[in-house]
Amino acid sequence: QFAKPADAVEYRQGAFTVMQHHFGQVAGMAAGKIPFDAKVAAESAVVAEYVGKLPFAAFGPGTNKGDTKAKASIWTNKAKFDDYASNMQVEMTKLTAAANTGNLDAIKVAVNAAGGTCKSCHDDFKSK
Ligand code: ASC
Repeated sequence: QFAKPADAVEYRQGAFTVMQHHFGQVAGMAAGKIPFDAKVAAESAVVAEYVGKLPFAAFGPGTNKGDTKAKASIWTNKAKFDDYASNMQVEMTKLTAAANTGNLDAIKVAVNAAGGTCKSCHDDFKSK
């Protein structure tokens, strides 16, 4: 599906960049760093949710090369990595649901849960 490993790395990094931007919009509102706009929050949440589905097809065998912070343990502990990915996707779906209510308190709860899934995977599977 990718012509060479560097293409897979670039693809997944691009997807994470887009996810991070849109999650960051909602998280920034939850933290009071960005003015709360319910419409923007809802639109950003659904993009983060969708784009969060994309990177994992680009962690195929042989893509632990080149300009990547992905730890080799992703490929030796794939079941755990896949669990983390799945947990993130579940929480991103909840974040969209929370954002669609327009209730900032609900968004804060969902941002914390989703952010926790980002962090636990980074702690275990991403180099500094
Ligand atoms: C973000 C981002 C992450 C998570 C994490 C949450 O916005 O880029 O990796 O939230 O910081 O703890």
